[in-house]
Amino acid sequence: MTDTPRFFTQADPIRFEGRDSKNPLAFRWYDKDRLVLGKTMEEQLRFAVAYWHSLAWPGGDPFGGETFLRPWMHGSDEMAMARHKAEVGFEMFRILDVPYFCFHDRDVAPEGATLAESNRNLDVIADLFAERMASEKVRLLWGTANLFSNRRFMAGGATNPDPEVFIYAAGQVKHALETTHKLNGQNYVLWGGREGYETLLNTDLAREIEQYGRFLTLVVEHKHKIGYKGAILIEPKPQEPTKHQYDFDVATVYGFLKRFGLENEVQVNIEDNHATLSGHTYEHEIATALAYGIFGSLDVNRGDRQSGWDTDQFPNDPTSMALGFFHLFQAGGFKTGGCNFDAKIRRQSLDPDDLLIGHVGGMDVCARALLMAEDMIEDGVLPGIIKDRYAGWDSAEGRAILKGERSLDDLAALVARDGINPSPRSGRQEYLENLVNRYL
Ligand code: XLS
Ligand code: NI
Ligand code: NI
Repeated sequence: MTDTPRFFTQADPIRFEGRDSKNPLAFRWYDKDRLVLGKTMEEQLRFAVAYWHSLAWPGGDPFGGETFLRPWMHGSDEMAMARHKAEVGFEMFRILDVPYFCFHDRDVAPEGATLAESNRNLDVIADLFAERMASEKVRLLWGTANLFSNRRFMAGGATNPDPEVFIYAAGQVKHALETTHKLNGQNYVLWGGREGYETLLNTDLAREIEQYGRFLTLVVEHKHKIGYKGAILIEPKPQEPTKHQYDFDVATVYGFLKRFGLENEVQVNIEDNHATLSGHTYEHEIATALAYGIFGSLDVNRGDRQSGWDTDQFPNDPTSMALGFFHLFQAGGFKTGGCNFDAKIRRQSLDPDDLLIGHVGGMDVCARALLMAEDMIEDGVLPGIIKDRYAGWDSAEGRAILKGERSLDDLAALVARDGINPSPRSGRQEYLENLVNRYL
């Protein structure tokens, strides 16, 4: 592995140089050892590089093919190309000095003629990963299975009308989960790539949801059977590739988990742009997951305000990120999760270093957002105002209502007895928005 030429222009890890630095390959905000809310920035943010966008994507769009011409995508020996790709991947992880990476089974190794052959290919590369991880700092944040690219999955994996596809998908996920376990992955993710439908004219929705519940139950059972201690995460997304995805948003996923009794077994991986595509904000989705107790991890890529699809861009707005981080870090921050850059550079960004620069910018945006969240939390004004706003519920009467000790009759009688006639109080939204801007 060591005789392949270097891909990037620098070999040394990128360093923190402070906010006045003009060096595009330096961090201006991400100071990994700086303590924020009781842990280092590195421990709080738990950055991960996504193998698929950084290493497996050739730069195509619906109107044109490959632009990047990566050397590891051109050759006749597919396994040699996969090894080359892994080598560049580890070079990149080291230069970025990230603690984690994530992959789909099919990103890292070529699909074979049979599932057995595909599994063998994955094992070869997973062994290579294990070998490299023994001497490198990088760890696996999550693994996942690609149940959406191959044509066999065009009508879904678990939710396919053909049970043979379900069976195949189960076999594939078993191997991807076991591979994640072998590599000590902190989480295993299921994004319902084609678990949805295009038209109800050919779809039995009730059946498909039952199938999906069964599939997820099988995954959870297998996790326990093999002693995997990581978290199982579902990644909600409202549409694309299918018009109607079953994992629409966090609340929909919670309802689904509840229905199948999996709400204590499965959490969510929330992606910024999936949140906006579902008509919510990132902060809404994060706060909802925390409220339901199913928060798992983050994909920190953003969308584009004008585009109605998943553009997977690196984040560039610290304020909107900070609004989500405020909830997350107030609740104690990540446990098994982290900030995964499910982000790709634009297809005209041809230079190898563009890949590094995209990540550097994204890491700085997250670091800056973390510092804002720290101010929002430690300053205490925002949490104080929220606490105050609900203080009435901490009274004896408020608690009795929520404990179920009052009936509708009791409450109606109370209105009459105490002459209750509530006077509204200002929500102070402009004041709060101005306050948040002060933390920037
Ligand atoms: C696609 C998803 C996907 C998942 C992993 O929109 O974001 O990349 O993160 O399968
Ligand atoms: Ni996405
Ligand atoms: Ni994602």
